[in-house]
Amino acid sequence: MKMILRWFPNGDDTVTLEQIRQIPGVSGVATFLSDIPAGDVWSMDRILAVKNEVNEAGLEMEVIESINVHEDIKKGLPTKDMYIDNYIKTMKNLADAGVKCVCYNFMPVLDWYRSDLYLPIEDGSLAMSYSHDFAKTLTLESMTESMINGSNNFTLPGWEPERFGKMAEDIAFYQNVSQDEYFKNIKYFLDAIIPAAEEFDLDFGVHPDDPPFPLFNLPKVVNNQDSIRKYLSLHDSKRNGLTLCTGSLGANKNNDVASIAAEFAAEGKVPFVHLRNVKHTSETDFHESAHPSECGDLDMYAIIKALQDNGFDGYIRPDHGRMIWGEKGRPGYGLYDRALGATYLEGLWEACKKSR
Ligand SMILES: [Mn+2]
Repeated sequence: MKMILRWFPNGDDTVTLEQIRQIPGVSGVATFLSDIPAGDVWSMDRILAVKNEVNEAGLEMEVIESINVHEDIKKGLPTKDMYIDNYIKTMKNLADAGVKCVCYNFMPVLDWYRSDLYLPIEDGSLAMSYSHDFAKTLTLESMTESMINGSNNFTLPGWEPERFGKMAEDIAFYQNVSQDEYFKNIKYFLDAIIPAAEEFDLDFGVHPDDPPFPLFNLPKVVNNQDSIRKYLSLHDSKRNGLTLCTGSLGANKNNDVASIAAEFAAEGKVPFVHLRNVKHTSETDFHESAHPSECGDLDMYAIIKALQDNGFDGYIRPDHGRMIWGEKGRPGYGLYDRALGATYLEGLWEACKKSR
């Protein structure tokens, strides 16, 4: 297991590589070239520049989160082949630069959404929260506006301004796309990229839908044990795996996250894990919480034990943290709470291992 942290390059992070290097046990970062539009090739020069920056700080860059999938691929348009070719060129460059694992998602239009990015919770810290009833009342415009205005001027991954122009048109497009048709587009993509991933020794981990509930009548992709099974069976390969995001899956109380971890880790299809806890306020509503089991509804011990019992040997990162101790930063991606999360999770990992 390697513990890593997400980090945003190009001066777009309040957290520095030097700070990350000083968190005990953290060996590297998950990062990406956030300024390159989805569908364009990541050049070797750009990849090596960021890799060198990471390496010079004493950290590894073995995980990319994410290479975004161009919407034309998701829609199954004729231009998809060109964008898939570009995607594979990016994969080859990343593999040549020593990258081992890629996280991505196939969610249509919207990458993730929260109704409040800085909700004060009981202990006075600020956490991201989600209300499904509230989300259902939003128009695309009001949702986009609330994410932008609520972000304190930090860019939000998945909410890059380049995406806004076409979102309304894209949502309209998907109203006529059935779940089955959408899965055909996923299969077309996987049939093209997974053989390339095998050739380049790259593990792919699809990120679950976040939140796991439908919005704007868009197709859902990966939000429970059945849909993960279905997604991974579209192209059966060890390289076609899951980024197990406990917070995204755990937002649906019906999901048994430890059981999901056990099933897919046993198949060797969990290269990357996001560990985060959520505290429900109703069946569908929740706020993110500190990582320890007692702070939320997920049993982190059970999840880590399930991973270990089933041979997991990939990358783990503490997912979103709260804003604590007056820190100002991109929602979910401050330093302090994620650093606390990393050391807590390492403690759990060590205790599980030594008690085996
Ligand atoms: Mn996640």
